[in-house]
Amino acid sequence: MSERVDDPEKLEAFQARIDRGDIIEPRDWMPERYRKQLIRMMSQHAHSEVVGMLPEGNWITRAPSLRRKLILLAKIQDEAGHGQYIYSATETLGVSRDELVGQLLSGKAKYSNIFNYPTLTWADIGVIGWLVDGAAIVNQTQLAHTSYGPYARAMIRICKEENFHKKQGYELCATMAKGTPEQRRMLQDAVNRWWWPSLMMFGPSDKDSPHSQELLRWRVKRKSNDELRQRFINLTIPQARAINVEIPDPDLKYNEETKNWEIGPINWDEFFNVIRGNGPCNRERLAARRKAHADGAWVREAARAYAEKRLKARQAA
Ligand code: BYC
Repeated sequence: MSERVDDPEKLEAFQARIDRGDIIEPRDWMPERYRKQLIRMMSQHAHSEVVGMLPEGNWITRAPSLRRKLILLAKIQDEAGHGQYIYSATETLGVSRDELVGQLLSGKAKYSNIFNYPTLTWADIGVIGWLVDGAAIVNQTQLAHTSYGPYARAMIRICKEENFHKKQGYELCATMAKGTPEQRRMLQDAVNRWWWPSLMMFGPSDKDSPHSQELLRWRVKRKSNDELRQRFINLTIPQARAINVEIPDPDLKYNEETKNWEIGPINWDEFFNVIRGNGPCNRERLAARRKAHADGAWVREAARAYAEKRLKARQAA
């Protein structure tokens, strides 16, 4: 389908609003492409939160104490909530939730690469909180200043909750780091498996990121993929050192001049393979979401029937 061509004058006025730092609200005029880009990015984000519940959900019944189980349950419930806020914010752009969920279940929509890896040991739960939520916060802190109002406002609350997620994860890792040799081995093994996929969460390097330029011009993104990845690396290396965990990168070195930690090459073939649907758990994740959707059919039916009944009662009154 060909894209609607926007009025050049309106387009210029829109860019001027963006450049002055205005916040765009749902009823404001916006270029079709801005709307489409937001729907793509926000719905991928919402799907990531929802699919992101699955790897951690795998450990609820095996949490080693009541305290750890309560924390994990609260975290996973927060993620369901984040998905709901972001789906609601996406609906303000004129797309229905049914359509968005349909795109996830059909395999058409993407969600974050990171949730296509398995959670093999309890240490993975700590490392997901520390690294995965840690990476998400670095990304989402700048999205709290994005140009689209409903997305920015959803991000403010989400970032507060993500901070708790990250802290509980790091505390779990710090506890295991002080534990038995077997616990330390489990922790190191989890870091070895999650480090590189966490760096990939920021997306392809700037030169290979087709959407970045446009998104930066419209202040949807405030920083590039590589800038955010570097910020995350610089924040995380000292945290790893503080708990005596090795970063699995023989090329890692500190550059005194730039004050950056420099890393070895990222395996982008692995990244593209995973986001095209061929990661270790893609099929399992989609099957779990399809089952949850089918199992929830009666809830949607009941909610629809209730809404219709109320509407009829209002019309009769
Ligand atoms: N995974 O031009 P690019 C969480 C795709 S969940 C998969 O750089 P863009 C949590 C990209 O979509 C947090 N695909 O794209 C939940 C594009 O493909 P299409 C998730 C990726 O949009 C539970 C293509 O690669 N956070 O915190 O400029 C438990 C080219 O990329 C990924 C968000 O979603 C990826 N990692 O930048 C714990 C944040 N990266 O659409 C934690 C919101 C890229 O052309 N999203 N692709 O087919 C963003 O900030 C940006 O969309 C991205 C990508 C930085 C992810």
